[in-house]
Amino acid sequence: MGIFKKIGNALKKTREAIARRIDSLLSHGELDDDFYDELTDILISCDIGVRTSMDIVDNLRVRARKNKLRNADDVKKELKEILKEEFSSLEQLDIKYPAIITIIGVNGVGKTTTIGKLAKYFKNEKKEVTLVAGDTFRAAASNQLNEWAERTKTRIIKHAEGADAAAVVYDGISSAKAKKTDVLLVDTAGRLHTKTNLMEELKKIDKVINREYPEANKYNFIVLDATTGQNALNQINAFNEFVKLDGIILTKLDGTAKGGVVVAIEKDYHLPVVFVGVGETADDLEKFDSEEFIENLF
Ligand SMILES: Nc1nc2c(ncn2[C@@H]2O[C@H](COP(=O)(O)OP(=O)(O)O)[C@@H](O)[C@H]2O)c(=O)[nH]1
Ligand SMILES: [Mg+2]
Repeated sequence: MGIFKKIGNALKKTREAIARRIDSLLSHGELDDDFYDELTDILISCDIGVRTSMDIVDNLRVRARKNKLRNADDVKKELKEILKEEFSSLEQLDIKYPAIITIIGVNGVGKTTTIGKLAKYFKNEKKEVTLVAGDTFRAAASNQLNEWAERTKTRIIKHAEGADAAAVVYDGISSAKAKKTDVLLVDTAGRLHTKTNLMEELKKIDKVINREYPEANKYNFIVLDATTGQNALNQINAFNEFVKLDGIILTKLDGTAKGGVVVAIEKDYHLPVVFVGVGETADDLEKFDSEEFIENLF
């Protein structure tokens, strides 16, 4: 399946929620105050965010008048242009090698699954990959990562349950240096930002990486579950207090009508969305492309 088709499928629910309403609005609407109010509601309903939705619609109102827009297609096209501009100020993140990517986030968002998908992604790019089972909290966690390692034929470094997560990372780095690994993918335990000790553990991992692997390009990616919509956003600030975040991986885009949250993330947090998860298999990961995303939004 082509890349375009996949993101298109993943955004199906979002698109249905927005497109149907925009089309019916445009089919019998004058471009009056009611129209713009309703459009704002539609954008908010797919989690674009209240302020961002209002800004976008204000902008559209001005341009519609200036460019004398009348028909539905013109309005849609203008709206897409405005959304694309929202993204244009942000640089795409290019991963440089050797890379160490630490995957963080709360429980159940899809961290371990995403690492399995990333292993496949980087292998397709002809990179040597090693997985680090840094979720030492539960035995099941490292078993789950081990399954992904087998499935994707990737090396994995793991310790016994209850081991010090930073020590596993240390071993992963030693191994990466010895074996000339291009990408080290570090899984971590899910944690709530209220659990200070676990957050301190993240800081410790960060320190070990800086100390032991300064030559590597270091990335901290936070995984957010798109189905939680705007709630996911609070997690960004919480984690950013402890470690510097470099990018976002948005999972479960296939299961939600709240795909608009991507726009809110980019606008409010100025963090790039690097990858999106669009399903549960190893192939269900896409490099995020904002133009493609917006083209498929409605
Ligand atoms: N539909 C869908 N499910 C996903 C996606 N990513 C992860 N999942 C599912 O989310 C659940 C939790 O994933 P897991 O990787 O264990 O989360 P973790 O606790 O953050 O490590 C699993 O059932 C995954 O199959 C995705 O992009 N789409
Ligand atoms: Mg996990």
